[in-house]
Amino acid sequence: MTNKKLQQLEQYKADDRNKALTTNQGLKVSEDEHSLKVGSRGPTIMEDFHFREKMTHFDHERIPERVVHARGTAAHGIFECYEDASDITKAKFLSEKGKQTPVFVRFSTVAGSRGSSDTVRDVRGFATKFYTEEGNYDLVGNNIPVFFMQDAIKFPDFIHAVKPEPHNEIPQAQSAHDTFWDYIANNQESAHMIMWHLSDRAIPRSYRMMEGFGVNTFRFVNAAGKAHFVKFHWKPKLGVHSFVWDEAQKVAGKDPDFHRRDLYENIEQGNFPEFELGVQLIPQEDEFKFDFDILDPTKIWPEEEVPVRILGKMTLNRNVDNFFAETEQVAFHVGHVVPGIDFSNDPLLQGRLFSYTDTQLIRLGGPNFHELPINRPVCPFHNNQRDGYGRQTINVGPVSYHKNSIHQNTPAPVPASEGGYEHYQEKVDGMKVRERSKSFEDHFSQARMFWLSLTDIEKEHLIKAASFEVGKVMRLEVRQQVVEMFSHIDGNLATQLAMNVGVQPPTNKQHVETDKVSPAVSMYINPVLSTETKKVAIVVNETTEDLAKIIEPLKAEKITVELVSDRQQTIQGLVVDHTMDTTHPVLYDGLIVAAKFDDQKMKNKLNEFITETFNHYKPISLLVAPTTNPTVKVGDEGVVQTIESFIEALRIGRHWNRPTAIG
Ligand code: HDE
Repeated sequence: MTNKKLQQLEQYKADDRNKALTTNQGLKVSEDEHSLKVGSRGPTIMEDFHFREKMTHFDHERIPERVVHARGTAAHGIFECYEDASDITKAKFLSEKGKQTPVFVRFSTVAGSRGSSDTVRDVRGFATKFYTEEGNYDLVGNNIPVFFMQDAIKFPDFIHAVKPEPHNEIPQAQSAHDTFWDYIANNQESAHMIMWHLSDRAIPRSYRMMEGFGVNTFRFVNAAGKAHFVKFHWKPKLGVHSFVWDEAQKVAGKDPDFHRRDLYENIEQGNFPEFELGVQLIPQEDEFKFDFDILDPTKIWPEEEVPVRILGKMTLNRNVDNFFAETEQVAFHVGHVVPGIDFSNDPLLQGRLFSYTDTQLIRLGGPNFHELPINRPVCPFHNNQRDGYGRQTINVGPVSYHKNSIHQNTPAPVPASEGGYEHYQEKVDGMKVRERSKSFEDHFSQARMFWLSLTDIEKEHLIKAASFEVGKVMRLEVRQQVVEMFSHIDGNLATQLAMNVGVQPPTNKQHVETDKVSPAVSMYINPVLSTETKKVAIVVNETTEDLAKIIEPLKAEKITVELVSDRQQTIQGLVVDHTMDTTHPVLYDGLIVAAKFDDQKMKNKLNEFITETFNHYKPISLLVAPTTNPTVKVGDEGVVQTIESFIEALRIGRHWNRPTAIG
C-alpha cells in the first residue's frame, strides 16, 4: 500500500529499535537512569548536558491545540477519479478516469479540547488534503452542509459562546449550556444549522459512516474559462448512521476514543472506509435563479433541485505512523487550491481564507509549516520566500528576489495556459459597506424545510435533543428566547419544547411560510442497509455450544465479532476479547447471548447487557434464553433467536418499535 506521498514520507522516518541511545548531537549515552550529582545524595550539577537536553526537550513537547477542531484523528488514502470532468474543471486530479491522487484526511469534533471524548453532540470536521501534481488541494469540510453564521466576522463570537464558559471552564465539549443557547437565540441566522446540530447527524456512529460537505460555495472553472458555482459532497459507501443520544453519552465515558479507535481498527483490519466525491453545480449565469442566495452558507442547495454528480472515490487505507508528526502537524487551508478550483464571494469563505494560515503561524510556530513532512506537496515548489523559524530547505545561490538577471528571472511565473493559477475574472463593483445582503435575510425557511423533511423518529430525536440541551440552560429567560426562536420554524416543536423545559409557550403563533421538503436531508428515508463492519458482542462461557457455528456466518457477512465472558479465558480454543467489566454493550451494534451463568452477579451483568442493547434499539439474538430478564424476549422487534435472523436484524440496524425501551 503505497503512493507518492507515502514514499515521500519514508525519508523522514526514524526507527529507534535496536539502536544505540544518543543525545541529539549523536553522542552515545552511557547511562540514562541518574542525573549527574555531587555524591549520590548531593545536588545535580549544571554540567549534566544529557539531563538538560532531555528535560528541555520534554518541557517544550507541547504545541497549542487547534483553537477549534482540536480533537481529531487522521488517515492516509487514495482518491480515484471515476470520469474525465474536464467539462467542468481543469483540475488535473479530476481529468482522467482511473487517475489516482494520494490523500490525507483528518476527522474531528469542533468544540472539545484535544483530550475530550469523541461521541459528544457536535459538528464533525472532515478535512481532506489531496497531494496533486499541481500542488496541494485542501477540501476543509464538515459533516453538516450548512453553518452557524453567514459572515466570518461572527466566528470568534460563536466559538466563545460554545466553548466552556470562561469563568469556570465548564462544560467540556458540550453545547448544552447557557452561553451557547444565548448566542443561538440572539443570532438567529443559526436557525437552520441548529436543526442539524440537534439531529442525529451530530452524534455519528463512526467517522466512516457520515457524509462530508464543503459547506461554502466554490467555483469550478474549465479550460475554456466557463465557470460553475459548486458545492462539494462526500458520500460514505457504508451509509449514514448515528448513535442514539443516551448511548452516545455513555460511550463518551466507556470509551472516550471510540471514533478514533473505530477508524484505526477498521483500517488495520483491512476494512478500508470509502467515500464518493460529488459536486452540485450551478452555471455562473443561473446565480439568481433560486429562492435562496447561493452564496449564503446557512442554505443548502436541495439535492432534488441541484443533483449531485459523482466524480470519484476516496479510500482510506493506511493509519499514520506517528500521531503528532502527521495528525497534529497537518495544516489545512481552504485557500490551498489548484487550477480549475476557485472561490465565490460567500462571506464566510472569504473570512476563512484569512484565518487558516494565520492560525498555523501560532500553532506550528512560524511561516515554514509547509516544510513539515505531512504538509509538503509531492510536486516541486520554488519561490523567493526565505528564512524564518525552523527553516529546513537550504536554498542555494544568491538570488531570492524577482525580477532578476542573475538567475535569468527564475523561478519564473507560469502562464495560465501552461498551468499557472489564474483567479477567475469576475467583475465586482460596489460601495464599501459593513452590511449583510438582503438576500441573506430569510433564516427560517430552510430550517423548516429540514424539519418537514425528517421522519417521525428523527423528529422525536430532535425534540428530545432540544429538550436536553435547552433543559441544561440555567437561565429561564434564555430558555424562553430559544422557544420563541423555534416558533418561527414550527409551532408544535416550539410548544413541546416549552413544555419540556418548563417555560411559557411561544407568543409568536406564525411559523415561516413554506411547505417545501428535501427528503435527501433525512438519514432514514433512504438508508443503506448493510452488516459490513458492524461490531457484535457474543457473550460466551463454558456452556456455549459450537462457537464456530455462530461466528462463521457472521464473518461471512463482514461483521466484526468480539467474545465477551465473565473472565479472561479461552473458550473452544478462542481467547475471549473482553470481560463484561472491560467492555460495555454501548460499544457494539448488536448482542448475541450464547451463555448461561450460575453466579447471580454475572446474571445481573448479562441482564444489563441485554437491557442496554434493547434500550438503544439494537438487535439481540437470544441463543440461550436469559433467566433474569423478563422485559426482553424473542418476538420483540429485533429480538430473535437464530443467527440468520440476527444478521437480518443487524442489516436493518435500529429497531425503533420497542415501546418499553427508554433510550
Ligand atoms: Fe474552520 N477553522 N473556520 N470551518 N475548520 C479551523 O484552522 C474558521 C468553518 C474546519 O483537521 C482552524 O487549522 C473560520 C466551516 C475544519 O486540521 C481555523 C470560520 C467549516 C477544521 C478555522 C470557519 C470549517 C477547521 C483551526 C468561519 C466547514 C479542522 C485550526 C468563517 C466547511 C481542520 C486550523 C483540521 C479548522 C477558522 C468555519 C471546517 C481557526 C474563521 C464553515 C474541518 O483557522
